[in-house]
Amino acid sequence: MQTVFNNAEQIVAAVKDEDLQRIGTKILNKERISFDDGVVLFQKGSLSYLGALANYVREYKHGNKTYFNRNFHIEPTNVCVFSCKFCSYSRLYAHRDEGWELSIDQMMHIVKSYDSKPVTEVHIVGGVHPKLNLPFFIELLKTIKAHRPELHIKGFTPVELDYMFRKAKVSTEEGMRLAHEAGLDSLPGGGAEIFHPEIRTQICDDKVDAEGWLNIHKTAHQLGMHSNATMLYGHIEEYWHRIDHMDRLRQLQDETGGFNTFIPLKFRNKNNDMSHVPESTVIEDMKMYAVARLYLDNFPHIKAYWPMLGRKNAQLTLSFGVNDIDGTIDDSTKIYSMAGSEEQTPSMSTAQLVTLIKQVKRQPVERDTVYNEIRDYSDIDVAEIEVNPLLN
Ligand code: V47
Ligand code: SF4
Repeated sequence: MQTVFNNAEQIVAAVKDEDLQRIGTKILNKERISFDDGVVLFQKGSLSYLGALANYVREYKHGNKTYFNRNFHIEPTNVCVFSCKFCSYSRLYAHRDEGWELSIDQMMHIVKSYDSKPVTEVHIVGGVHPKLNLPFFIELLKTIKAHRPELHIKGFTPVELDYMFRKAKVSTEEGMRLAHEAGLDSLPGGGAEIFHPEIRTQICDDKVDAEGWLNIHKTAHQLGMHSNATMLYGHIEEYWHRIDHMDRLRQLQDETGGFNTFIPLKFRNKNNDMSHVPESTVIEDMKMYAVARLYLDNFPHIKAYWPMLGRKNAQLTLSFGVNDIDGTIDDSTKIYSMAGSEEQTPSMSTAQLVTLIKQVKRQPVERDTVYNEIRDYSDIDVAEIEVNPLLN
């Protein structure tokens, strides 16, 4: 008869493979695992083994708490000077008539449409438009802050920032200082893709490289800002490229402690130059989240971004190391719908997010961008959330 393992100690004690037993023991003893250990986890770890260990780590760090936030996105433009092969969203400047470019007034119109809503964060990210420069974005940041000072602005990837700073002929330090002073509170995790040049040169050759990406985050951390990190996985990379990517992040985090969250982003293959590459299976996806939780021992949070993964799979990740499922979004991002995600109009009310989390016996907690807890929804009835405009 097959044994049903319900805890990490049992599964590590019973695993036959010597490497997995050694690595599992390290994790149970809260010791850091090595680069090679990380690769072995991907190669040999079964879904149940990885899930049990990742859940063990998740529960000793966060118990059942599962964070979400109330946010909306602004995508200033999808016109982009770069041509990442996986991108389904951008249009080259020559084809800008097929894309969009928002003016500051148009973006403020979006911000103002949330005036009566209890959102805490605006996430601003888009293509790299050759005509939208640092002064334009500084003005945007200042105008948002003048209108709603307490709204946290998480904006711009190093891809956008690097281009803006080079065009404005300012150093990274100077550019980040100007953006921060104008109102930029933190950096999202985008633009990281896969750091290793062997893969990066094949999928996004012309944009900022790994060192540039890491240096911009490091500079932000030195200014006291927090940031996130992503990894675009499940395409042409091998397992060791994923570990290499996470290893570079783990090293920077040891140095600065400025990262909040790691977000594995599943490659979606519709309408891009990599459409011939098959998407990863849900089993690979869950293993990815679990290994991220085990490798990134110095990252407090692992996030599943539901607009990309779909809400049911995001719910499943809560048993594979994830403790955050991002936000309400309000149908304000196009990146994933254009790449073929099943979430074509991503939007969830607070009641829906809370239900999703409660259905799998976790504890829903609303957070702000930097993980200050705003409200614990454990004892709040979903029916009450639906009728209370402050809660929903
Ligand atoms: O860097 C683009 C990814 C990223 C595809 O920090 C794709 O809280 C899958 O970084 N398939 C931008 N992914 C989005 C991003 C993000 C999203 C949510 C939250 C946060 C955060 C950050 O989107 C890009 C790229 O890696 N992406 N195309 C695609 N076809
Ligand atoms: Fe441009 Fe970003 Fe798309 Fe790359 S992923 S082409 S940088 S919008």
